[in-house]
Amino acid sequence: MPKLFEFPPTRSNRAKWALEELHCDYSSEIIDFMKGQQQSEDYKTVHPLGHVPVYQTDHYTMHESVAIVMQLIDEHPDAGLAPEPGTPERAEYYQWCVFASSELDPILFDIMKHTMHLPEEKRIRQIAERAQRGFRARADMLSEVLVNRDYLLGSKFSGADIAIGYCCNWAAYTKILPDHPVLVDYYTRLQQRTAFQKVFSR
Ligand SMILES: N[C@@H](CCC(=O)N[C@@H](CS)C(=O)NCC(=O)O)C(=O)O
Repeated sequence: MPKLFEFPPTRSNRAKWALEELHCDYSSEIIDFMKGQQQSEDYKTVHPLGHVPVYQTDHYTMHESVAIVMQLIDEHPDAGLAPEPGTPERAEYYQWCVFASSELDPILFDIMKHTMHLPEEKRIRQIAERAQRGFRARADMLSEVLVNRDYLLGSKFSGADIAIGYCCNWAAYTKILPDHPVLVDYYTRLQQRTAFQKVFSR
């Protein structure tokens, strides 16, 4: 059975959300960051950087949360969570999936570190403010798309909403999401999904 190495609510929740949306059978191993298990010699054989998620099957092992989401969705084409390859809709899908991990994750990481997680004396205001500005610019881009749409690709939920929806969860945690009402509405819609509730309530 495929196995997900995870530590909720970190980015492993992206992979888990896709697994739950697709009703996949999988087992889970919690890598407890509070106990430093991600840096253990054992876990370093699974992921040399000590990161989650890692998704292992009999045929392949993957890290990179968004890539795992996209792969799982491709393995379940009947679920309809991604547009047909080669279509304009697929182009948009790729774009927002990659935007989540390349444009939003690093900024959210900086906001979290420099406004919440680091001891106060180690927080750097300039880094936090630059990241907050960066988030606002990107949230405006997303809001422009979502103002007339329920989901990123239109009326249909897709893997792009898992990728970006995870960022909304992270932005809510860092308290920057409420500055963006269109994203708040979108995130509220995502929170109503059964798979979301199963993954994020733990
Ligand atoms: N780009 C990777 C990032 C993975 C990553 O950095 N995961 C974090 C949790 S969100 C981690 O495992 N950090 C290890 C640590 O904090 O020691 C992905 O999206 O999967």
